[in-house]
Formats: sequence, structure tokens, C-alpha cells
Amino acid sequence: LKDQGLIQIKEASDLNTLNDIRVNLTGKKGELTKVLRSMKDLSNEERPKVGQVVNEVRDLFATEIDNKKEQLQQAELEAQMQEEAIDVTLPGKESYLGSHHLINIVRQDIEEFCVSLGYQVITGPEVESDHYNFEMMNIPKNHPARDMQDTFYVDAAHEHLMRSQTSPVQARTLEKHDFSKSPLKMISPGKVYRRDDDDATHSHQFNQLEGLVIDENITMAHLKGTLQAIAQHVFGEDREIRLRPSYFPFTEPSVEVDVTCFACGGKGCSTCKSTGWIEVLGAGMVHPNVLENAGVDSQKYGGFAFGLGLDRFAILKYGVSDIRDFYLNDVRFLEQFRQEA
Ligand code: FA5
Repeated sequence: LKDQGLIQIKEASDLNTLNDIRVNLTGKKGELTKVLRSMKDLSNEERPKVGQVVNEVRDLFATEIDNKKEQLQQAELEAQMQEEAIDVTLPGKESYLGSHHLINIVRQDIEEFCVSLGYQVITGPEVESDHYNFEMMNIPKNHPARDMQDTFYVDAAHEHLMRSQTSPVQARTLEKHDFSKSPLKMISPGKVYRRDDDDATHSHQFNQLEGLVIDENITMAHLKGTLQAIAQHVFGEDREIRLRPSYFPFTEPSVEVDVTCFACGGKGCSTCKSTGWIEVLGAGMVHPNVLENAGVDSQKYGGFAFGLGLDRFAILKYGVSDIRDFYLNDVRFLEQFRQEA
């Protein structure tokens, strides 16, 4: 039994087998226990001798099993380490670096320029109430100007909508601002939504950047100078802009600002619908009703506001031929502008 047991222990190939062998040899129902049990049949002289031998063999098995166990554990550990070894000399996988979206590049550029002029950046909700999107901006229900911005409503009662312009942020800010402490100079960039038919220059979701300056003695000259500075910062000193009289319910007088078409240089093409100009923003002197609606004294304070189309700015600046390219998320399109970020 002793020799057999030692061979079994020596040949055990893994820890489970070794455990089975241990139970088989020295466990309660094991071979040695059987020998111990059978000792009652032995004579008084033989019993201590056999007992001594059994004890010796049991101690020997225990020591050998312990040694073997340590050996197997060590081998297993080594195998595992080998399996999990990392070859640090292998070439790594090339990681993919994303690039900023063109609209964000343009937004950030204008934001930084305006902040350098003393503007603060304020954002507002995209799901807006009719109250702020229209009523506060001097466009009451059934006003014909509502047709200018065909709107996505989110409830049957038409009380909430996807904002059709960033102008509601004007109203929200005017309500809160304390004019006895400081004038207001803010810009507000963000997504807006309209039920426009998508084409090369129109998207049903696009981006605007609102501007608002309210103080005492602000004139149209401040507006013109500001718009010119922004246009020249974005498009370059030589780019032409033109101001056309226009109508917005929240400004009086109102203007629309066009820039020479980038795609054709002013000759006329599909991007500018053959006019040579592309409309990029609306602006004007803030209507007294907008100020009064927000509790601001329109006798004392006044100013200008503008709302520019960030997509149109990006189209012009980078010669993008179709606004829909911004929203297709084709990496090949985005990658072309990696160096601009
Ligand atoms: C407005 O939304 C006014 N809230 C702007 C404003 C603000 C005027 C403050 C006065 C004072 P308008 O609907 O024209 O105006 O849109 C402003 C700009 O958004 C446009 O000049 C154009 O550049 C861009 N835009 C309008 N519709 C779309 C469209 N469907 N897709 C892409 N850009 C558009």
C-alpha cells in the first residue's frame, strides 16, 4: 500500500487528481483507515506494531502529498503566467483619433471671438414653451409671423415645441438680468428645429447663434460694426457683406445680412440659388415690446440682437456644397477638416 500510494502521489497530474488520491489513501473511508479498523482482529502484540507502521505511512503520505501539492500549484501558476504574458515588443494597434465637427469648430471660433469682445455665453432649452419661443418675442398666437417659422410642436395643445430659433434665450435672460448692476452682452448658440424641406442650404434641424446687447444709448451703428467684425473674423477681411431691410416681429428696424457665395464667388450657382449671395443672419434693434414683456424699461434701455445660421457660416467658410453633409456623419467628410480644430 505504501509503495502504491507513493507512486500514485508522484504521478498525480493535477490538483484535483491529487485530492482524490489523498481521500482514497488517508480519508475516513480510505485504505489506511481500513487497515486501522481491521486492527481489532489482531493480537495484543501485533496491534502496536501495525499501529506504528500505519501512523508512519500516514505521516509519509501527508508529507508527500503536501510536497506534491506545492509542486503542482507552482506549475499551474507558471502555466497561467505564460498564458497571460504580454509581449511588449509587439507593435500596438493604431488608435483612431476623432475630429471636431465643422459646426462645432465654427461655433467655438465665433464664441471665442465674442467672448473676447466681452460677451457671455448663455444656453437655453431645446424643448421650449410657446410662451418664450413666440409670445415673449412679440409673436402672439395667430400672428402671421408664426408662418415664417413652421414649427414642430410636441403636444396637442401646442404649448410646447422644439424651439424654432435661439431667440427665446433672449427673453429668458432679459427677465433675469439686473440692469441696475450692468449692461447685458450675451450670445447663445444651439440647435433649432423647423418643418423646412431639406435641400442644399436648408435643414429641418440646424444651428443658430443668438446675440443680444442691451444698455443705454446703443445704436444701429453698434450693430453694423459688430456684425462686420464677426463676418470679417470668420470669413476674412476681403469678404463682402450686405444688409437688406427685412422684418422680424422682435426687432425694429430689422435687417437681413448676406455674404458673397463661397461656392461661386458671387456669380450664381445652386448653393446660392443663382443670386450670388447667401443669407447668413437676421438682426435688428430690439423691439420695445420684447423689453417690456420681460419687465425691462424700454424708455431707458435698448439695444440690438442678431441670430446667425452656424450651418450657413460653415458652408461658406469651408466651401461645403450641401448642408446635409453635416448630418450624415460620414467619417470621410469629417476627417477632411481634422486640421481645422
Ligand atoms: C431668425 O430665426 C431670427 N430669430 C434671427 C434674429 C435674431 C433676427 C435676433 C433678429 C434678431 P431666420 O428665420 O431668418 O431668423 O433665421 C436666421 C438664420 O438661420 C438665417 O439667416 C439662416 O442663416 C439660418 N437658417 C434659417 N433657416 C434655416 C434652415 N432651414 N437650414 C439652415 N439654416 C437656416
